[in-house]
Amino acid sequence: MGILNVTPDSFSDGGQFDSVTSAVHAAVSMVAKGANIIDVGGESTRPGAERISLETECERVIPVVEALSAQGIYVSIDTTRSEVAKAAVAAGARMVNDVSGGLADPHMFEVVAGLGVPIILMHWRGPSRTMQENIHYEDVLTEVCSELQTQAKAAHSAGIERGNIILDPGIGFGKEAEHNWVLLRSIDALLEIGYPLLVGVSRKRFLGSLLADLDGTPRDVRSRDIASAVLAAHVLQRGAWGVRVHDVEAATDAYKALCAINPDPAIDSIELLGLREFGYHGVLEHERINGQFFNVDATLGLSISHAAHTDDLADTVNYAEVADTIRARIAGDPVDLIEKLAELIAADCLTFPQVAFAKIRVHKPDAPIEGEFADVIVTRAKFIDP
Ligand code: PMM
Repeated sequence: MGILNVTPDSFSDGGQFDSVTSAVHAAVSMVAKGANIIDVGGESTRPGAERISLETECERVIPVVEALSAQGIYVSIDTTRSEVAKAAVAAGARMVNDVSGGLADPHMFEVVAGLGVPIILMHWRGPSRTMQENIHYEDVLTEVCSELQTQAKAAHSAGIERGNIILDPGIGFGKEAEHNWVLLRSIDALLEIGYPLLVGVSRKRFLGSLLADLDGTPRDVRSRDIASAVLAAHVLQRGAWGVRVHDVEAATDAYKALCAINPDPAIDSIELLGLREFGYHGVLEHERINGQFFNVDATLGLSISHAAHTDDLADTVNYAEVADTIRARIAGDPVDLIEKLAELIAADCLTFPQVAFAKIRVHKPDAPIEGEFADVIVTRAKFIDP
């Protein structure tokens, strides 16, 4: 998700996109660099920021939403106001990003339910003006999880479909640096709430502190993109559904590089256990003539967070097709070694587009071994070739 703040005072790119033309130009460039969604916001959420009027917010965002949508760009509207959400969706926006998680406007959930679009519910404890005052958590992770869960339930009760809810831990919103780091180290726990997760760290203040000079001067906002990209790549690899970033190219490159060096993004997996098929593999002549049964367990590493959100088979791997492929390989041309058979099956599994990792266990329970034994198993773990 590429960030397009059309505000004169936003802390990181404020004032840059003050005309519709330059906003469109920036959005098109972010899409070309890998953004799937452009998040348009008209009200600054910078700590201490004063609110703007509804009219000013609409004047800033609606022409930009219209222009981007007309170009076929998937737009989300970053607003805490139901009126803005409604007007933006009428202008072509397809998603609502509410940094208050529905708390700022009591009508937000019913309006979004009526619009039928997805909503991002961010963890929030109060408006920007005062959000960094009186920050207190006993246990930030537990509290953020439970408050997000409460908002997700409220959204669902108001008529928003479960599949249309995305959660966000709200990095930097009513949180000190140490809280942000705890949350960023706990993506697994945040995912366990059971919704797709969006994370926004881009150029935030805690990175300014992390990268401060020796004399303690925080790193300038515009020089925080490398650290932002590294964290974006990390959270995506831990299974986040999306990241909200200013420098789309840096985040995309970081994610690609991380996947190349550590191509098991998956904490998610699909397992096919105990697939049984007859085959003629083996070194000995009688194995080649008489054949025997082979059992295969396959663990496919892939991110299922997108499919979990869309509920669409096209966004994951069809395990029945994988099973057919594995059976066909066992029944197919004989090889001498089950090591080779495991390798071929792993390679077959990696031809399925979403699969980034395959761990294949080939069992040969009737192997030619004298005396009593239970099984012979060979395991091959293979990553997709970057
Ligand atoms: N951060 C900002 C604004 N909107 N929306 C979501 N869902 N998550 C965020 O972390 C988030 C947000 C503040 O950053 P900006 O002023 O650079 O846009």
